[in-house]
Parts: sequence; C-alpha cells; structure tokens
Amino acid sequence: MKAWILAGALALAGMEGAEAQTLAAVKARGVLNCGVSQGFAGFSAPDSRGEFRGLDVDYCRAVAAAVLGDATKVRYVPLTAQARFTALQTGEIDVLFRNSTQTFLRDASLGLNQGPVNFYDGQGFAVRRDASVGKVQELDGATICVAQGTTHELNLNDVFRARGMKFSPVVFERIDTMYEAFYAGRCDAMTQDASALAGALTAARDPAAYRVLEETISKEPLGPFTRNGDDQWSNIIAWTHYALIEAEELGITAANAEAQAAGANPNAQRLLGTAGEFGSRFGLDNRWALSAIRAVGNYGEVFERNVGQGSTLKLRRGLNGLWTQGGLMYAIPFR
Ligand SMILES: N[C@@H](CCC(=O)N[C@@H](CS)C(=O)NCC(=O)O)C(=O)O
Repeated sequence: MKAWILAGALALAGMEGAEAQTLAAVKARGVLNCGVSQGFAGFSAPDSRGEFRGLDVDYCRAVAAAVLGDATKVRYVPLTAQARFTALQTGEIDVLFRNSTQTFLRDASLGLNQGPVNFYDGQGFAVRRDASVGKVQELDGATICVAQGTTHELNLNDVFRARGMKFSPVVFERIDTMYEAFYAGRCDAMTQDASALAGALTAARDPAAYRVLEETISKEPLGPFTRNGDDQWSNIIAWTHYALIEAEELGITAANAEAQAAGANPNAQRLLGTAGEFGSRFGLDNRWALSAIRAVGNYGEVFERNVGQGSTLKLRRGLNGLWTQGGLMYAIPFR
C-alpha cells in the first residue's frame, strides 16, 4: 500500500514537473513572452507611443496579471503569419495571441494546442468603392492580394474553384506591403479576416475610397495557441478567457471587481478568489481572475474598447456576443 502511494506520488510529481514548465519559466523570468501580430489595428498594433494595444494584447495583459500579478509584465513578440507557429514550437514565446484561426490540421500537426475562441471571424474582401463590386461572384477574373501562410490562401482556392471562378493571387509575406500594393491599385481586391480588413481600412489614406463586402467565404475562429504537453499552462490560458466571459455574464467590470469580490454572490466570490481554492489548483494566487479583470475588464469591455463602439473599427458584437444575447460566448462554470 505504502509503495503504491509513493509510486503514485512520484508519478504525480514527475507529471507536474513536465506539465508545469511554462508557468515556472514565466514566473522565474518575471515576464510573459506573448506572440502578437506586426500591426493589426484593434487586435495588436503599437500606438503612437510604441505601446501595443488591442484585443489580443489585452489577452496578453490579462494572462500577465493572472500569472504575475502585473499586466505590464509582457514582452510583445511581433510575428508574421509564416513565423508564428515556429516561434511557439521553439519556445521563443509562451503563448500566441495573433488573430490565428483554429483548424483541424493546425490542431493535429503542429504539436500545438488551440485554446477557446476569443473572436469569431470570417474571411472577407475589400474593394475600391468605384469598382462597383457588390458580391464575391463579381470578383471572377480578379487579381487578389492575399497574405502568405494564412488560411486565406487556401480558402480562396477552394471557394473560387467550387464556384467555377478564376482569380490571380498576388501573395505577400508582410501585411504592410500587401496594404501598400492594394492601395496602389495592384489588386482588384484584398482578402483577409473581415475584422482585419475593417482595421486596415481605418488606417488607409482615404478610407472612404474602399469598402468591405458584406459576404464572407469562411469561418475564422480566432484564439490562442499553446504548446502540447503543458496542460497546466493551456488551462491557465483557457480559463483566463472564461474568466473574462464569466465576468461579463455576472456584470463584473474592471471598476467594480474589487467590490464584487467582497460581495455576497457565490459565483462572483468563486471567480474572484474570495471563496474556494481555484487559483492554487493552477499554481496561481486565488485572486488570479480578479487581477486579470481589474487589468483589462470583462470580455465586453475588452471588445468595445478595442474593436467595438469605443474604437475606430465600430464592429458589432454579433457572434462575439454573450450566449444570453444571441452570441457564441459562453463561460464554462466556475465550480
Ligand atoms: N486568421 C488567419 C489570418 C491571420 C493573418 O496572419 N492575417 C494577416 C493578413 S491576412 C495579418 O493579419 N497579418 C498581420 C501581421 O502580419 O502582422 C490565419 O490564422 O491564417
């Protein structure tokens, strides 16, 4: 019996050792290495003072607050579409928050884990207003600017072939060169995630000269990626997302989180660490979620500030609304 317990304890200790690598490394370093895009308005882009801002950036900040107790302890690593997964595989970053679509093949073949979707998107097309193109069908024979190493290259081939349409792709490794080429008139249309197009057009010299077609041609569920084999870390990333959603469901905001932690609602107490031992099970302080919510607010606050009504993008919540309001955002219960 004793030997069995000892073997069990050793196995558990060994497993924890293997699993807890990323959390231990982040704590020892005192900084989260967070993979983001090179500049994608609303999601991750440096502002006029060179500070990264956006929805993905707020997720980096929320994780740093949850894990290190300080949302500013983040080193942002800007990555191209091509380089992003390698940077995670080689350990250059701890987590990838970079408008990355979850797919079967990315899940099955990269040695990476896909966290919960934090933005439901679809592939759209930007065209010049004076081109009088209203539907994807009218892009038959068009020259289309597309970024290398994205789901968009693949979707474009599938959808145009299926509809018996022709197109000439112009493929770019860097997003900024793609924008320049499109604005210079090198392509009839530019394709990428519809949210990214909305962000890109706000930064165009003459935003009114372009528009994004209503129609999208794919599902682009965007979310974080972590390395396989570190369940503890993947759980922390996943539950940070659920904490932001749960906070919105419970009406907990950056401004009232501290007061709600001291309040009487048992759901809020568990989420915010007043009741239960939720953080310590992940190797975190029990007030981990309180720390994250105080830093960035709930999901609704993160959305509105970066891509919604408080931003230049003015995107509607749509699929990214709470499940109670017709959207797909739904937190797994904290119990
Ligand atoms: N969601 C798509 C596309 C993501 C992506 O990399 N999009 C490009 C443009 S289509 C982008 O935003 N690039 C920003 C950058 O390189 O910083 C994917 O995961 O493949």
